[in-house]
Amino acid sequence: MRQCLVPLIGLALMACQQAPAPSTAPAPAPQAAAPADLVIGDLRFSQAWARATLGANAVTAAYLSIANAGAVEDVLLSVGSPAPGVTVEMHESLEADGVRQMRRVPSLAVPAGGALELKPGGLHLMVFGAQLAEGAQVPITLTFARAGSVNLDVTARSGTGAETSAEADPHAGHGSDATGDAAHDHGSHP
Ligand SMILES: [Cu+2]
Repeated sequence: MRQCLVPLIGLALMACQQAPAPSTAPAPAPQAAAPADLVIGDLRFSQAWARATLGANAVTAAYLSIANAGAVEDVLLSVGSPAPGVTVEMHESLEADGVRQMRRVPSLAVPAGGALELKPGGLHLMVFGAQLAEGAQVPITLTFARAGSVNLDVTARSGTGAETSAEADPHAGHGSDATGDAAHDHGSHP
């Protein structure tokens, strides 16, 4: 797995997973295999996925778990994408006055010996400008104070049932009529 640590650009979770596959075994269909964890220094990235978009919608959320095996906290300082026209923000979902909303957060801590969990209904990455059919991938770059920049190719899948939450619907928290806060109004985002 050590070779997975070096070529960060374009490195996909899937690429790490396929490397050690024995040549005698039939290769599983890539889209059917669960992506292996990606380990960068003390950080382990797992369970990354993005919610597939519907129709012309190009706003969605991405989720993952970032565990920190080290003795020192790391901090996710910025997020972005090398894909043209795609921007990414760190968001948190919250409920105020019975209305689910989201707001942008400037950074997120990855506690020492703990994990930063980005999941539906809580902290998440908001992805703007990407239409993602199920199985499509969007590259996301995470920049940490200590671990540096990490590139992930996040695969889209449809979220159902318990995974349904505010960020599934761009009109629930990001619409022009939902937050009333121009700074957080993504309804007119290109
Ligand atoms: Cu959001």
